[in-house]
Amino acid sequence: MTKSTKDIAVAIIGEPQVGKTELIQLLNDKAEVNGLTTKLRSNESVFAFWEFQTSSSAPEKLEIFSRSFLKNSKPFHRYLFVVTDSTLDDVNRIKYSLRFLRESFPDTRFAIIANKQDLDESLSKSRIEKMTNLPTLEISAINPENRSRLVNFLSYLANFDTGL
Ligand SMILES: Nc1nc2c(ncn2[C@@H]2O[C@H](COP(=O)(O)OP(=O)(O)OP(=O)(O)O)[C@@H](O)[C@H]2O)c(=O)[nH]1
Ligand SMILES: [Mg+2]
Repeated sequence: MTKSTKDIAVAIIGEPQVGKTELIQLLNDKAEVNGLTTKLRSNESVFAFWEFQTSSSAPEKLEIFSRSFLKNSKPFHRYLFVVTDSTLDDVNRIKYSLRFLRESFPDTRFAIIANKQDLDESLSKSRIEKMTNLPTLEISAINPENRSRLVNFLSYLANFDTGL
């Protein structure tokens, strides 16, 4: 008997240099650093990770990205991870852009990746969850030992075993 695979699309969005590519490489160390879409297959699912750099100076770019992301994914089978470097300034920027992101990405599940937790002064998960009202994963993407944390977070959000 053949089982149908789940197609999951994950948009990885954040300001420059917060660690978006590093997170994708944590899952797939063969991922290309500047590739826009990275695919990852398991028995049950195919994940497509889309990296996109947001910038307050070029918000119009987001529209092109959101259109093609939505076109290539199914409602509620898509996730938007806003990546932050866990500084107060960056989380404040996220807070500000979330309303806009929600409008641009309907039927999409949102979460925050609080990256660079190895650095001093990084805000905690509970603080960021209070500020954004979104489930938040604390992580340091430069440490390969954290791969399972990211996989578990994906499983928890998707509510099934990703098989990754
Ligand atoms: N200390 C620390 N550095 C990190 C972490 N994650 C990423 N970096 C570093 O931050 C820098 C930027 O990481 P990238 O993954 O390229 O960031 P990005 O968000 O993809 O950047 P752009 O594609 O330019 O927007 C690199 O020098 C990484 O090594 C982390 O968890 N801790
Ligand atoms: Mg990058």
